[in-house]
Amino acid sequence: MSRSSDDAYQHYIGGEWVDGEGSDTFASENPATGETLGEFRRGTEADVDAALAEAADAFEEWKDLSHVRRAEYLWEIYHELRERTDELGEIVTKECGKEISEGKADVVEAAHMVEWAAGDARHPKGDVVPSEIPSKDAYMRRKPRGVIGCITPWNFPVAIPFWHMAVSLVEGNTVVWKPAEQTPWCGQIIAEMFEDAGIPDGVFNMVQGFGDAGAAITDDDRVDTVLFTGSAEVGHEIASKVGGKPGKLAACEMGGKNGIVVTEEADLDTAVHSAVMSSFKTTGQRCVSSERLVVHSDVYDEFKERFVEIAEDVAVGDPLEADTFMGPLIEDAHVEKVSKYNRLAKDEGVNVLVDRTELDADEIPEGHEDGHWVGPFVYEADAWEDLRCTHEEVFGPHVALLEYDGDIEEAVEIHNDTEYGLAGAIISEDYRQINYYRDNAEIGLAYGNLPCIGAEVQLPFGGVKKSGNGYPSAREVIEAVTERTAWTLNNSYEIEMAQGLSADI
Ligand code: UN1
Repeated sequence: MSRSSDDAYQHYIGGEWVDGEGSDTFASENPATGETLGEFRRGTEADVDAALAEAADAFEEWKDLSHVRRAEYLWEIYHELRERTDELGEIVTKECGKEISEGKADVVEAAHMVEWAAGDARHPKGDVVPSEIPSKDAYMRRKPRGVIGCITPWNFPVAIPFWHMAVSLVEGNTVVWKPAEQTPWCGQIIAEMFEDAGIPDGVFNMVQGFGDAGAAITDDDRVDTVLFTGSAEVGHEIASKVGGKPGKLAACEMGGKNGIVVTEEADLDTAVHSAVMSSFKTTGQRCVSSERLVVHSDVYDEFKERFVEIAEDVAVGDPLEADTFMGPLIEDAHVEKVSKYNRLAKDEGVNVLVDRTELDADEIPEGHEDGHWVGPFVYEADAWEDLRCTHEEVFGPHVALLEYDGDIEEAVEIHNDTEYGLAGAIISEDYRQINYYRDNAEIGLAYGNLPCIGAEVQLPFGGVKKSGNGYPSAREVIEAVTERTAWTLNNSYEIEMAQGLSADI
């Protein structure tokens, strides 16, 4: 039973569903309709404290199981994610507004991550290193760090929690997780999966709540590593707070002002398709969504015409309908923010090509009048270097076309002119241009002839510059959740040092 007497869903702490100490609850809302999906208990510092105590206790036994035994719990979850993809995908869509193919893709990506982490349990977890001294064996061994605090965003409410937790758990850590306050229903379902899989009490803990509960996790010294995916503002605060404590680690992945370079050698079908997917999928609310298209003057007019035509027509509406391309934004405050940036762009003097900031009444499907609607906003800007709208992350369908007429070096210079460095793409048929971009684009996720969304879980996922501070995702999580021991064993009775140190006493 996971509901309290006031019908609010509970926290999952130490293998029990509990109300927690606080009396407040909060609602989850369907962003396409405004309908309430459920009430949830709001976690407090005391609830986080209880969860951390359970996680610290459970670590003592969990760390002594083998990787393979620990992975068995995750295989259960993997099968459930696979069997229930359609049902869970619909829940993702209802709670975070992504169109239905994206809702399901979120669950599929979670399954991929769990499969990767559980499968990896059969791989050796260290390196055998040849010692310079023939009688010595040297190894690098990994050990779990302890308690991992996980703070995840609403835009991938199933996949990203598993990015954080799957590898952490298989490696022998225990976790305390706070789902995003906008997507507690997905949090509830994931916690039920851990319960159904029979994971030992205290190994997995979930506290629902807001930033104060998140801060209680990041402030507590029992947490050995914090994994965070979300806004740059919060991520940098966590990175400096946790990173300043001896022995503690934070791995934070934040947003971007991601660009796509379309060169004079581009195949324009690939270019337009990649740009539309990168800019408008998830209604621009991926940290890898593209808000800057850097296009060569030889192909600029044709690219612009085709991109604009699609932006004017692209279907915004009920995310449960298969022919919808863009669902709503997550919440009213976000509609405000995106609208503010669209206004700012106009104030900064850009040339607006498409402005669907406010949809026409007949575009909004019946029963969806209370949804958080915004359509594409597309503009071109000449003197873009000093504009805020071309440099600050909007996290919505707000796209700048930036024309260049020089060589690939100029395109990449424009592409890199942002404080962020997460994702990007080049569209070109010329391998020299592609290789130049690969080697010089200042980003963590780079694509050739593809959208800059859709990373696979077996690749590292993270950024440079303001976009990242470690990798709380995919295979690189192992670096943040394990300690390395350099182990050397002498097989002889002589003490010999590689540096020639005398052992004479
Ligand atoms: C995010 O953008 O917030 O690469 C995560 C992608 C997905 C993950 C995106 N695999 O688009």
